[in-house]
Amino acid sequence: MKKISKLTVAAFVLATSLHALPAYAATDTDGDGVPDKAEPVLGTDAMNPDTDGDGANDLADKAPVNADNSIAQSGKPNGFTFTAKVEDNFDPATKKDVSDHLELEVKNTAGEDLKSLKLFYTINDSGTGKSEAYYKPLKGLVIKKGETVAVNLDESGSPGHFRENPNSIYRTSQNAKLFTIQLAAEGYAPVQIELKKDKGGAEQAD
Ligand SMILES: [Ca+2]
Ligand SMILES: [Ca+2]
Ligand SMILES: [Ca+2]
Repeated sequence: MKKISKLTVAAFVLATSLHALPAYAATDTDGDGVPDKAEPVLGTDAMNPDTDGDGANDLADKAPVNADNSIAQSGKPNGFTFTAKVEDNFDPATKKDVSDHLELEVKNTAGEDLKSLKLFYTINDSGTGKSEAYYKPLKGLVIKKGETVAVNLDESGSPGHFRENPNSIYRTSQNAKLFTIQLAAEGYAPVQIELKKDKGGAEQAD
């Protein structure tokens, strides 16, 4: 894919503001200053003003898909366990394949409800060496004592689903990838796992 610099995006934004481009090009749905049409070129999400969740919006962020890990690396042990998948997703309710996405299954082992869950994950492309990193508080998620829940990152907007960047290298690259996924809950130490995605782009369900 063609490389794009922040300067190019700045020029695009300037050209748009000077009405040198058609009106539709100026549409900025998430209001971050990067026009919708420019977001895929930058690898950011047109529906999220801060794609990587680091607090800096996509226009101001020098590395808009490369958040630092803000999860505290401390806390009580044994709050939860989790597994994850990034391909071959399946909906047990409908018994049908669904599009590849990051999906966690989190089991509460704390003996109390888990709150303020936070996720930090990185994607490394084995072909290009490019990497992305996302910090994502799982707002509103409470996992009751003894409960196991599924956490899905996708574009569905359904309850229990959190938004994922549709223009990430997960979606745009066909190379094999390595994911590191760290999950934390209030008061409990984070747990990190790694998993690989085989060569081939993220697949859409039929
Ligand atoms: Ca925007
Ligand atoms: Ca954006
Ligand atoms: Ca950001």
